[in-house]
Amino acid sequence: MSFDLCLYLLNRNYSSWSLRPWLAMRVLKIEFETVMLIVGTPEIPDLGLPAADELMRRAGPTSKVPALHVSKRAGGEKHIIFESIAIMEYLAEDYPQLWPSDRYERAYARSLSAEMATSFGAIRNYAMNLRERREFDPKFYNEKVEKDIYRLSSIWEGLRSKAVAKDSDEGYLFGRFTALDAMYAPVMFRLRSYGLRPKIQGKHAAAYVEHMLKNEYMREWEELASHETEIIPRDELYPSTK
Ligand SMILES: N[C@@H](CCC(=O)N[C@@H](CS)C(=O)NCC(=O)O)C(=O)O
Repeated sequence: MSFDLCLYLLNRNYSSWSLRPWLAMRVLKIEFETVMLIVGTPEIPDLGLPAADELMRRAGPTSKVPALHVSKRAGGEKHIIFESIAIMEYLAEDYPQLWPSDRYERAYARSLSAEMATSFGAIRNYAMNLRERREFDPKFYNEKVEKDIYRLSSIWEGLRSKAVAKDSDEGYLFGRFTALDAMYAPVMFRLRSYGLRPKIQGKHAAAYVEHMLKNEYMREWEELASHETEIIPRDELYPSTK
């Protein structure tokens, strides 16, 4: 059966959630269209304003991105898949390689994806802002960020030290790219923007960050983002108070 896929995104420079399924879809070489909802314009200066709320309603029932609009070419039926993890699961039905093939590795990848989606509040307080390049500033480094970075380091070090031994290793957490790598993608940009890379512990974890930043589709996202000139004021705050 043939479907048209259309992924709704917010400004690439800032939208961490938008990046995750977009990256997964690009790595899987899925054909899809994108609809960019752009904030930071004279008409829609910031998120949270009535004009922005109206724009975001185009995405779907939660007024949030990403949202995957699926239309069945023949029947004209339309579906909106929202929430990043649900989009990953929807894609994985046609592209099972999006998760590890081993049942317990798959369960672990799903556990870690859910953890990424619901935890790590301290590191997520650093807005994803691709244009930002700051030196490490101890003033904004506290125990909570340290704890998040320690947890990320130990997950990445644990998975990468195992994967590195596989003949088929491609540098990702389970060897080849999975949805879990996509879930961590915005963290890589945050680590770079705020001078936090040296805080990652473990040689495999540190190498993983560099590998992700070099991924051709991460770079494609950055390239596309580099053409955006809009400023979303709430995502320019450091540290974030939003
Ligand atoms: N739980 C959602 C989070 C999505 C989310 O918060 N998206 C942000 C953009 S990065 C958004 O749409 N914000 C719109 C707003 O705050 O009005 C998911 O997993 O997709």
